[in-house]
Amino acid sequence: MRHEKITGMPRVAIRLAAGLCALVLSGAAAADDIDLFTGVQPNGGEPNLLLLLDNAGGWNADASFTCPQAGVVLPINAGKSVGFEQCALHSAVNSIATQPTLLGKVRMGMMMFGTSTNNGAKFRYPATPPSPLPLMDANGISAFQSVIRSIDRNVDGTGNAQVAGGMQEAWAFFSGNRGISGTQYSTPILDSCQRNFVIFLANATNSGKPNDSGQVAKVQPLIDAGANTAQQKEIVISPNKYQSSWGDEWARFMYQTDILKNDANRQNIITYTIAVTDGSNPEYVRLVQSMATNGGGKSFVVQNGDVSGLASALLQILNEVQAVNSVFASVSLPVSVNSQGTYLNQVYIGMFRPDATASPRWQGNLKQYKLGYDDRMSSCCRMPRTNLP
Ligand SMILES: [Ca+2]
Ligand SMILES: [Ca+2]
Repeated sequence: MRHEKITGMPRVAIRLAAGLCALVLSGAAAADDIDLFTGVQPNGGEPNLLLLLDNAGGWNADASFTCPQAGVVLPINAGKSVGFEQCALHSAVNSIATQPTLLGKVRMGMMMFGTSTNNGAKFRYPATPPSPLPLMDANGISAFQSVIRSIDRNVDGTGNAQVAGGMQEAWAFFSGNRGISGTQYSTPILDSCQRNFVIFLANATNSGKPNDSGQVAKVQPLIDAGANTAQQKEIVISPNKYQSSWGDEWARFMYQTDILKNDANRQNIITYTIAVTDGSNPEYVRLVQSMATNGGGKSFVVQNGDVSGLASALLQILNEVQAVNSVFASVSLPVSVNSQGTYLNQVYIGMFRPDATASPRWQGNLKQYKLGYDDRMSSCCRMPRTNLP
């Protein structure tokens, strides 16, 4: 009989007599099973979240809102989309401090589209590219909020929503490559099991639109990053006004690709998106949704000026990211250590040990066995050995 550890631990081969007459377990195999209880530490590090804020002209759209917290929205941003986003973002980051599942358990940074000749993006928090991203503990929250309060629509604004350029820059940051901006990054990934996310906040109001220029308006940067033929193909969307933007193809590539080749584990980037809209720009909303569905995340649509709606969407993403990071994906588990599941000649036995501190993460694995024949057994079990490993 052969079993494989679904969690990726080393394969071990053992033999089982067909008909369940006897179990023949080699000494080496028995020793290897000790790793059931001495596996790698389950902590994959805090998830990395990079917020990409659309700072193009669309954030100057009028917005009717009242920020519940005084002193957060700069006077120049009052009554504008950027001010409403400033307020909601500040509120969402504030909520991290009140949630034990988030406080000190996520890392965050913020980029905006580049200005002048920078067709990519640039860091706004922290001011210089960080490695790793700042931890959202009390100090991190305070520092991030201070930067959020300083967002100025004139000083920080740019002419073009460089959606593909921004995504290329996010990929370059996480993978430790050179961005369209020219910046050479060092990957912020601390642990090979750490998970990485982009949250793209887009202004899909009347004047908002994806508008890449230069090289990143073409497919070449994707090819340079290693996209295969299928990943260079344009994604069909409807309405198709902004189909030619490479933003969603970048999200797909980032989701499908192992971005750290020098690490045996797979590291990718999942893209969530939030489209802020007044209902006048369904074409940009559609592109932003395509980025999330092709980027392995979720898309949210928030009404322009809905502070609590935007803060809730951001918090939902944060909670999803943290939940995914801390809990194993569900597998078919027997109800007791002696139970097993079978299918044809396959036998599945889950062997997990409850965590000593009552954490939801348990050490263990799901073993897959295959029934075979062993003619060395007693006469009741004598059958061909064709299926032995
Ligand atoms: Ca596209
Ligand atoms: Ca890897």
